[in-house]
Amino acid sequence: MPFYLGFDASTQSLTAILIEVDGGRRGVAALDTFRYDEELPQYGTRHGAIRGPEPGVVTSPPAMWAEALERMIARLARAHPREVAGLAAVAISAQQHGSVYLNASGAARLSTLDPRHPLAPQLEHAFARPVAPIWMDSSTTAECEAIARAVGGHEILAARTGSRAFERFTGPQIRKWATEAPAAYAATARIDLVSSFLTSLLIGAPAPLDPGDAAGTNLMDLSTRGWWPEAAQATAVDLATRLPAVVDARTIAGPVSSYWQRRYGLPPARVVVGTGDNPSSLIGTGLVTEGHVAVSLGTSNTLFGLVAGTRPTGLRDGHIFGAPTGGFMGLTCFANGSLARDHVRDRYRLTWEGFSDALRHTPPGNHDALMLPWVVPEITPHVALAGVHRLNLDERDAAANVRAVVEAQMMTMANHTDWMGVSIREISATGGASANPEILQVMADVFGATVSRLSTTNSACLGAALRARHADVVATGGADDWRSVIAGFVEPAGTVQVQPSPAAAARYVDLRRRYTAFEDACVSGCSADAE
Ligand code: XUL
Repeated sequence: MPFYLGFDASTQSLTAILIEVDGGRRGVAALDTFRYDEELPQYGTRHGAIRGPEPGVVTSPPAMWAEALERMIARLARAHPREVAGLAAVAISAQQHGSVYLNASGAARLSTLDPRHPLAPQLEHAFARPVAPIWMDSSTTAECEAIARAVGGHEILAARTGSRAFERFTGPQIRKWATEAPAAYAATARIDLVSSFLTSLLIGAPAPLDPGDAAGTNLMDLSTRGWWPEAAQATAVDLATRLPAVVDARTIAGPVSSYWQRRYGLPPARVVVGTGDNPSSLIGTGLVTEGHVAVSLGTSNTLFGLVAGTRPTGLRDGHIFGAPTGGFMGLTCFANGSLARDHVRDRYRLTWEGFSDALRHTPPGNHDALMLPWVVPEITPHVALAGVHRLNLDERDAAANVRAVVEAQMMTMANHTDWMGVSIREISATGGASANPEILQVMADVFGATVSRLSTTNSACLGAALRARHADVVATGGADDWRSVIAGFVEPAGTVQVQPSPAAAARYVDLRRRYTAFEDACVSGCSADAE
């Protein structure tokens, strides 16, 4: 009986899902999560990342991701030997934009890993740069401007690559490092994204990238789905030779390497090219046809959906990425997701139950009290300096502050997604906070849309397992049929549906305008109280 394994290497944790497909019988055979801060404290991360030393710099240790992957595989092999032995295919989903810098011996090491020893120590001398800048990094504004200037402006960059230059995107990150550390850049043989790094570890060879993750670099030409030479040139010397190849998202990157076979008894299962967590969530939320959007409430909040053709001109807020189904997806990303919700919960010493209670006992619209919850620098809209700003909101009123943070997150998402040109009537909610029905009620009311919560909050990871299944079916001559792949996994079974209240929805029409005015005022220099 075939089993499929998906991993999601997110900002704060690594999750694995094993699914089984036996004719019409489909189900999740195992689900396990590994939190970096708690299980690998020796790497010194907080929420999976290390901030500083300079303002805006946020990195993670790539060795930590490798060690987490090994520990997770060891755990799965121990707890589920039968399922692991029956693995047909595997896929990685990973936080987007982060980059891993391997030197020549590191790239060669991938194929000579010794199964008698753990993985991480064997990678000790593999990195040309010991840390990986991640998507939360906001320190590359100067590089964004330089790259945009070199290719003829942000509009041209957006038309070609699907995004104007963004601080967290891999190209600006590479440019900064190549300028600051030219010798170390010269000694870099290969620059991976997190998804291709982990896929390389699984196959024991340099792995390619899919157009979903490759589009998060400001380097991929949407029309060719290959690297855009002008952008590569504007970013760093001889960059193209250091980047993985971009291949169709259904490509089998290779079999699981002999390292994993010998050390943990894995079979030579097919490893599908990896992708970013958002493209993977597109599959895990079942958005395989146009017209629906999903909202993921994780470390970041994201809103995404398949789009017809591309709408890249003049993009200010959003991005076009390749979709795992072959077309394109639109996405807008907000950095202040779970960290902002946690900040308010912790500040008022609430439990999640107390947080929900506050939402239940405060009115939609919050008596016009507003908050801009920028606990970390914000991506959308671009805000370089973190700060929590309040308007008509008493800082001492815990319940009003809880409602304010949730309303702010929903209103900013609704306001900044017009560019997708989708009239949003239905939203699939995913990510950790989608388990909270009170938060989903605010989402439904602000968007004036029906919100469905799927039975898993882990859609990126489920999406990886489903991508593995899809690629395996296609590789063995089966039909390229996403609907039948997702059937039984992301269908309404067990779905919770939340309807908007017409009165509350009407209330937000006006409040969204006020929120925009407050946001605009703060973006151009806020005078309100900042925390
Ligand atoms: C998307 C983005 C985030 C990361 C977090 O553009 O930056 O959603 O992928 O995992």
